[in-house]
Amino acid sequence: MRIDGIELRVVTLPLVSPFVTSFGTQTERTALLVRAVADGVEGWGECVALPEPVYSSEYVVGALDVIERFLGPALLKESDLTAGRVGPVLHSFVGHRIAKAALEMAILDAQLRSAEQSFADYLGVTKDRVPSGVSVGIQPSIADLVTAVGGYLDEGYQRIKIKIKPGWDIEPVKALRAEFGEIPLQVDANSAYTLDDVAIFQELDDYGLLLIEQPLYEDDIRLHSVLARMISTPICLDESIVSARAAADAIALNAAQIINIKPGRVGGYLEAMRIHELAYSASIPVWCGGMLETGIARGANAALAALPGFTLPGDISGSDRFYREDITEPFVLEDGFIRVPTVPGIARLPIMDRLEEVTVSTRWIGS
Ligand code: OSB
Ligand code: MG
Repeated sequence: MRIDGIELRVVTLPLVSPFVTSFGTQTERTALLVRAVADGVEGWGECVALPEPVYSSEYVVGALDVIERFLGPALLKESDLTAGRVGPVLHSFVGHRIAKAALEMAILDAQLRSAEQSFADYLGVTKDRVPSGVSVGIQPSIADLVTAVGGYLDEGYQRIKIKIKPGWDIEPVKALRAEFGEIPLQVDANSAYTLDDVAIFQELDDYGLLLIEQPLYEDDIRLHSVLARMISTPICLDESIVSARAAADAIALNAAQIINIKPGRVGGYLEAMRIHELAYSASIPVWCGGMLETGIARGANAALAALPGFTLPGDISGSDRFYREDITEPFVLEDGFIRVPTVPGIARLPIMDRLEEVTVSTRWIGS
């Protein structure tokens, strides 16, 4: 297909409660949405970059700029574009994987819509629902944490992940085990530690965690393999796995016993599928991470997580975990599961009136 133009829309949605991690506090979600118009159909993509470069080097305004200046114009020049061509066409631009992923998502959505095919069908998945986990931010106190986790367990979430940082690690885990017993529990450090903190991880070994997510810095793949030899809890990498090549390296070095796959972080759903494939053949379990997605990408993640190697619950919670009102029909937790969409396209369409309410700016590139 040939793209007529690309709309870049920045939206801001308030969060139901502040989301606190080792890298900062978010009270709202500002996100960039991409709408590609091609051959009479439109496709939607969601750019999962945060407003600030604190999780990854990418950020909303940076993604907007690189798409407007370089990535968008390169795609507009193509006369026979498919989702599979997006990666190769943009290959000469280094990095900016989250921005590239949003464009690829929009093209894939347009392609699937014109073929009237669902993403689930494209992936060849048959599961109609995926188990739902929830990521719980750092809380003001242990009592607040216990209340928050108790609420999520009552809602039916099948796995709890808590954010940790130095000074908020052993105590919260100990408190949750004391209160809730052997619930499926894991922790996410978002790179807040160094190898000098090994004693903390050795102490966490006593609590039967499913995994420790990204304890060390993004480019410390080798040091994660050193840490893995010193502790018994499996290490799961998030930030470090920026591509299928990085995943292959981490697996070969025994730096990751489990991998968190986020389509945005790795450059798109197609690269996410390649990582799933190589992890599956290496018997490395994977699960689908989250980036406070709106309903646009949340449903696509649910379909991806229906692939057979996704054997752990993902951070694919109900829309109401973050948003009182989403920009699409909300995803709802049903007995602890999120339903895999079966409608044509990769994404659930936004509700236009709602979208206008939360839109901060709109740009159009193309004819
Ligand atoms: O590290 O997994 C992470 C949110 C923003 C940036 C990084 C992360 C997260 C989460 C939230 O943990 C997951 C979700 O969307 O539910
Ligand atoms: Mg993480």
